[in-house]
Amino acid sequence: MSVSDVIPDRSSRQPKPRNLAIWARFTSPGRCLLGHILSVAVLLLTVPGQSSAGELVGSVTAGRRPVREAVLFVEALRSPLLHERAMMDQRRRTFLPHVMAVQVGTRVEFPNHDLVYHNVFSTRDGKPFDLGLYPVGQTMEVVFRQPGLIRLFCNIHSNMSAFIWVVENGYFTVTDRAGRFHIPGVPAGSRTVRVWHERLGTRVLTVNVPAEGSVPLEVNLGS
Ligand SMILES: [Cu+2]
Repeated sequence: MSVSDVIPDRSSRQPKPRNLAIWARFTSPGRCLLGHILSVAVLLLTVPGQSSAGELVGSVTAGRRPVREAVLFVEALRSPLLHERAMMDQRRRTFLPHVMAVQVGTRVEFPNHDLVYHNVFSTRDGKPFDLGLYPVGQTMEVVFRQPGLIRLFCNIHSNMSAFIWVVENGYFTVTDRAGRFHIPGVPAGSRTVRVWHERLGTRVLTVNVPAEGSVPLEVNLGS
C-alpha cells in the first residue's frame, strides 16, 4: 500500500487528518509491515501542508510616508495559476496600472484605449518583446513564462513606462495608495518575501508565516 492508495480512501470517508490517525490506529493490524506502512502514510497526511496558511498584512513606508505601487511577493513557492488573464491598459499616453504583478503563465492583454497609436516594447530583463505599432481599439497579448521584472516602454512616447513583476506563485500584491497590502493563503513556514519599488529599491525579508491567522509586517524602504 502506498500513500496514493490511502488518499482516495481519505477523500471517500472525508475524515479530518486527526480522525484519520485514530481510524488508522484501530484498523492497523498490530506491528505487521502493513501497519507500519499505513502509519507512515498517515503521518505524511497529517504533516501540516498547503492547508495550513496564514496571511501577510501590513504597509510599506519610506520614513513616515506611505509607499504606493510597491510589489511584495513570496519567493521559492509554486501554486496553481490563479488568474489566466491580466490587463495593462493604455489611456491618455499612460500605462495603467504603472506597476503590476502577475503569475508565470498569465496572458497579459495590452489594449490601446487611447486616441493615438502606441508601440509597446520591452528590452531589458525578463522577456524582451516588441508588439509593433498598433492602433486605437486593438489589443495585443503576451504570455509571460519566465519569472522576473519586465520594464515596459513605448516607441512613440518616450515618457511612457511601466513595470510588470512576473512571479512563480499566487502570493503577491501591489500596495495601495496608503501603502497597505494583504497577501492571503500563504503556506505556513519560514518564507522569503521580496519587497520592490521602482525608485526605493528592494528588501528581502524572512517571515514566519503561521498556520492560521495573520502576521503583521511593516516595511520601511526609506532607510
Ligand atoms: Cu505610446
